[in-house]
Amino acid sequence: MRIIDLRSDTVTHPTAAMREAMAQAPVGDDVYGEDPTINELEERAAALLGKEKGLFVPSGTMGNCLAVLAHTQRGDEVILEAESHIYFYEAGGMSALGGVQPRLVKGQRGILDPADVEKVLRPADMHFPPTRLLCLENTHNRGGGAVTPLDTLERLKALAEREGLTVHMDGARIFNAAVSLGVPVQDIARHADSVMFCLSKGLAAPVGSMVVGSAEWMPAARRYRKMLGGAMRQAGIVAAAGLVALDSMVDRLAEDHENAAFLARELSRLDGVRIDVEAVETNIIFADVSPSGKTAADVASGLRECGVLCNAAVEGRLRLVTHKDVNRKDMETAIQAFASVIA
Ligand code: TLP
Repeated sequence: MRIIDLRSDTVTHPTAAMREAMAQAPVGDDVYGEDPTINELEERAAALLGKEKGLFVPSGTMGNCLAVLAHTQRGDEVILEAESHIYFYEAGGMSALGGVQPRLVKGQRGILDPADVEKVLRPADMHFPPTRLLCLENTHNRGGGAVTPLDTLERLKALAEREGLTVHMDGARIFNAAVSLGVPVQDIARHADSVMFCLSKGLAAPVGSMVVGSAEWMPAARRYRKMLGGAMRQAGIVAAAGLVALDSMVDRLAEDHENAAFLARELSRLDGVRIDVEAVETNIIFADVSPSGKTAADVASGLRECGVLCNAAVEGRLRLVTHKDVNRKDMETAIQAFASVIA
């Protein structure tokens, strides 16, 4: 039975071109700054996002963590969206390792309203922790792959600048946002001082994420990467796949978005499934199966028996994620499986 794995875009396998590039990659000791493949990837990533410097990191979680650490001091406050990945799914690293306090603001499908951010800003007063950093997430994972409109980003950045806050963007899926908006990724990245993006999600590299930012800031980020144990040696072997990802895997994300829109539309026609079809902008779908009278966990395990894998998220919702290793025919199979499990 062919397994249709819709749990995440993290499950994608590297392409043949990636494996070939990995086999051929020139390497060196990156802690000495001597891995030519990593150096090339860092330069390419920075240029693509319109920043001065790039840093190759083992995971998105480490990239976000070291970015928060390099932007703050212990005892500072960081404003985050209430459902953000950094707050929700990164093992509390910002507080445990950085000693910073999260201040949560609820967004609409994860998209912050600048007026709501403004409400939580504190005046300078010795009673309050200094607020230093605003974290944004684009696309927003728990927001169902929501893309932040450019004008909202612009207003958030202007507010941050006015208030002396630095902006870090968790852009794990920033290329999905760029493809969805039809803009160069720079147009999104310019509204943040630093951006983390993942090579190992929809872009299908086996390992790795990038952090990009200013030349002045990067030594601090690089030092925290060392502290966290993320400075690797001949890791050009894996960075080589990242170069292929940037070259050849970005434009095809549109196909994942089309498959997600198709899947969402068809599933929403089933009795017992509720999906906000209009909200499916990229490759993530949340399907509410509570009208079927079944729990999300029960539906997920029924689907598993049909060879369709998805994650049972909170509140009766299933998360379905499209990516390069599932095609239109798989969507049709998944829809049939849903229909039989829900019935
Ligand atoms: N997200 C994973 C899980 O951790 C939930 C997924 O399957 O979606 N930022 C965002 C917005 C993410 O979605 C993720 C991974 C990360 C950061 C962390 O990246 P990694 O897995 O490389 O540490």
